[in-house]
Amino acid sequence: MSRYRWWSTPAALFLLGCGGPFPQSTLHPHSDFARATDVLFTGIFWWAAAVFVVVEALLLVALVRFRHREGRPAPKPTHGHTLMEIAWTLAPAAILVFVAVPTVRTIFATAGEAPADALKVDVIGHQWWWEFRYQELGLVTANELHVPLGRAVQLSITSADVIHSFWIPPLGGKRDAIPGHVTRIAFRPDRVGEYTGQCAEFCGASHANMRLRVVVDSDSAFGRWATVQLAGPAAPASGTAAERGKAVFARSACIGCHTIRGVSPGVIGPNLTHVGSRTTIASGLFPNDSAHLARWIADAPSLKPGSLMTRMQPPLTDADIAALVAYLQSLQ
Ligand code: HEC
Ligand SMILES: [Cu+2]
Repeated sequence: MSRYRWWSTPAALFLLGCGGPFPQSTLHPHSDFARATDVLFTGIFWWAAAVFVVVEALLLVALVRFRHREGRPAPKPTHGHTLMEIAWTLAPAAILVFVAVPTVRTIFATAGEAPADALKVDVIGHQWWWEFRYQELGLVTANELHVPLGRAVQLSITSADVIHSFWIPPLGGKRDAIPGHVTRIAFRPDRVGEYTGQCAEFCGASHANMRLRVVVDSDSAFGRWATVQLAGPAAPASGTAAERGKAVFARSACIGCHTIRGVSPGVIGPNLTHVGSRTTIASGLFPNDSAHLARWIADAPSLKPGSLMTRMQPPLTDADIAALVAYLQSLQ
């Protein structure tokens, strides 16, 4: 075995930082909002780096030049050097101006104002999921926010219960979701793709599980998505498992908590009218597949601690659950 070098451990730790991908990094901006914060961060970082280098260099010079040597008298301290005192007062003040001006400018630029043609979406935080209402489209969905590429998006954010915070690092944020109050962010995404984010304000048992997804679609893909979402829920063909599932849904507690357009009016949980078109369930925690849906329906709190979708009482039979899964999957 080769000899251990003292620097190998710090080097390994340092290089670990170079891995990736980093899906939730603010350092990979994909909207004007995120770019503005990134530019601000980078600018301030270099000011801080310059200050660090200058201060450390002066420190090293002082340590070496004025170190104690045998037979040498103690160095003479300087008192009342007006020029030096003015310099070290003005230099930090000047640097603070270079930090403060862009900071204040970025705060105003990202305050949530948007052009009149922006796509407006209301965002409502719930314990522990996100509701999205597209007023102009008359469309309600949950946990996966679709937006078109290149068009400004304005989110009006609030909460139905406690304080949450909406945050999708590559696109912008964070913004608190406060009950009885509306906060705004606006951004213009500049790349098609799927971005993940999460609640950034401790909000209870499943705070860490309160994720979200933003899908930036091309203009035409967004149009197709909206058309599908606007259509009523698919009616299951007769004799199928999905049809049996619809009947189970209609006679279970589900209807008290979930809306399926034309089927049930509940508003405690996410709108399920097109739940089959989502890629994940439970605010981005699990893939939207049969196995996870079945486990979720049988006992949601075992998958997501504290989930307000309680265990069904009396428990559903396996056949009922399988039928419900088929029904939910048919709601494309
Ligand atoms: C007491 C209210 C309540 C009842 C009853 C209820 N749910 Fe839920 N459901 C919720 C809540 C709240 C969530 C969001 C939970 C979370 O993500 O933390 C949810 C989430 C879901 C999801 C995931 C949706 C998504 O987009 O992530 C599905 C699917 C679902 N419920 C199906 C059902 C079915 C089927 C039934 C009936 C067997 C049912 N629910 C009964 C409250 C309820
Ligand atoms: Cu939260």
